[in-house]
Amino acid sequence: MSEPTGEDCLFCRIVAGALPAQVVGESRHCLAFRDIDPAAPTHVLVVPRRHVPDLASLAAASPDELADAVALAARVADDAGLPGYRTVANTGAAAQQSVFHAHLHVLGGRTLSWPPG
Ligand code: IU
Repeated sequence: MSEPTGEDCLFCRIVAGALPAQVVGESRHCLAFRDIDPAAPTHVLVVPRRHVPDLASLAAASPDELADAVALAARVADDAGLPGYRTVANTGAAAQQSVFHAHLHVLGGRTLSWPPG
């Protein structure tokens, strides 16, 4: 299966400023913006500027960029005043990944149950 890149990739277009998004934070390697279909009162996506299809690929390509994504997720949660938060990375269609550009979901602002569905 060919993965979208550059102009074909939704998150690349958001990172490039070619598509609008509600940006709530940024870092050297990542952008954080609100999910268009929030699953919690706070639902932000942390997206690396680099196009890679999933989080493991980001770790393989650049551990620094993975660490930068995790740190930005923590900052987003802190800025939102969350007492706790969940980071989720769906990997593969079977796990409900729908956008094949690596991202961390940052979820909070309500009681989060476990295990997730
Ligand atoms: P997933 O883990 O790949 O399923 O997450 C993709 C997310 O991207 C999902 O929560 C969508 O609501 C979100 N999203 C978005 O924020 N803006 C969009 O234009 C589209 C999807 I398409």
